[in-house]
Amino acid sequence: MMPQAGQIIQGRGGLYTVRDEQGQEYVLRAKNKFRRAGLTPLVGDRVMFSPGHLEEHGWLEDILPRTSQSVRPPVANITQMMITLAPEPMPDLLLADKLLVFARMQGIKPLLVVNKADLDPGLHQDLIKAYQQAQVDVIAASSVTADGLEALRKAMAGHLNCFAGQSGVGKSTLITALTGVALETGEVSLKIRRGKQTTRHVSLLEQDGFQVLDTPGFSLLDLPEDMEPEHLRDYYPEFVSLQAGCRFEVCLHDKEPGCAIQEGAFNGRLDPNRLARYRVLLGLQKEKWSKRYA
Ligand SMILES: Nc1nc2c(ncn2[C@@H]2O[C@H](COP(=O)(O)OP(=O)(O)OP(=O)(O)O)[C@@H](O)[C@H]2O)c(=O)[nH]1
Ligand SMILES: [Mg+2]
Ligand SMILES: [Zn+2]
Repeated sequence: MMPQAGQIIQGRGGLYTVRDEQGQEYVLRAKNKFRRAGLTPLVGDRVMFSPGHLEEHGWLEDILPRTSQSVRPPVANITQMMITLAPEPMPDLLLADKLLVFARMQGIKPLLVVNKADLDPGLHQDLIKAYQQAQVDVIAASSVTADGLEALRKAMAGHLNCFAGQSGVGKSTLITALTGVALETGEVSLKIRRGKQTTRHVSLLEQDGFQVLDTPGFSLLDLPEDMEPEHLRDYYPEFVSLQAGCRFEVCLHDKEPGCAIQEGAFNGRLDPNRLARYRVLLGLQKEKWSKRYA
């Protein structure tokens, strides 16, 4: 029989659940050739498969080329990343910036979601100001008041979306509010006490018009070690129009004399805190780059 086309929506214990275009689900095993090739099937992968008979599991035959991929969490073909922040836990903007770079490197469209807007509506305005020049759309949302849910659904249409961000910002609660599918959620204080994330597996949900992944992780995201430090600046759109004015052509905007980006941060043309965080990421990337053969 000819293999059929489908998409992996869940993977657990070496078994993969694949959904075909008619919405029919199949449980499959991966052929050994994938392991031999060092290729791990990921949730989000578009695949060719042979369904099993009766109680027997079928087989994953082929994985189609990916448009994007992430190792932690293991997901493929994301087209939009909702970088989620909230008044509680305290926003980690270094993580948000890292996620922004990661998304832009892979051609994934980033979006900032300021969740739990019911707790502090001011955070939304602050982040709009901080990220305006970074060319990211910012949407405020709350599962408690249902604010922003329509705007989010509209933004998510036609995309394979994932929600990324610190544990406890309300990603699962928001996905439940958006889709009506009940997901595991947990108290922030409990998460901190146990040091554990509530969501432990990746799952792909489908609604009329959009797909969304609930994922653990992304909070430990590492930028790839094979990215030269001088390329980090390419993922900061607010640098582009100004950096032509730097004295050095390949200015890293770190401590170089005559740096137009440094000047821009002084005179309010870009957010000085975002530049400070860029320099932290630059330092980390330099260190990684110098150890890449170790
Ligand atoms: N006030 C308020 N609390 C919320 C909102 N959304 C979620 N919460 C609470 O925040 C806590 C964490 O929510 P989760 O959905 O489990 O967070 P998560 O981001 O999925 O966390 P991990 O799965 O651990 O990464 C829960 O106690 C939720 O009830 C909101 O819009 N407003
Ligand atoms: Mg969760
Ligand atoms: Zn510069």
